[in-house]
Amino acid sequence: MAIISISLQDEILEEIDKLQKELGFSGRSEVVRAGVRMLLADSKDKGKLEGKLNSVLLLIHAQKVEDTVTEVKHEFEDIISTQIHNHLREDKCLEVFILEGDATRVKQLVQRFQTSRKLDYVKLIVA
Ligand code: NI
Repeated sequence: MAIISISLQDEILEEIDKLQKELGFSGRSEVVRAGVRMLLADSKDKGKLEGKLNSVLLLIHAQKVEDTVTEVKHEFEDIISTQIHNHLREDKCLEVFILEGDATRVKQLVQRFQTSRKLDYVKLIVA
């Protein structure tokens, strides 16, 4: 097994330690491995998507990055059929997009949000 070093924000490290205790992982590496496995499975599922899709995209982000999200949103108006914007505790926004359109466009949108370091949570659910 290879050993790599990664840099994480203190906030995320605290969350990892909390997860480790709550879920009974043997160490931080176990938590990171489980997370990476989920990301890989997710990416594999996404790879299989093709043709016309109906899907739901969930986002959670800090209120202060709303402009970034709005900018991306406008680039993808062709596939966003409905959007719900709700305010959560701690100045967080929850966004729900109902998407309808070609898998290629849906994947592009998800990728834009997933690679942006500004969002807390991005999840695509395909109907
Ligand atoms: Ni908001």
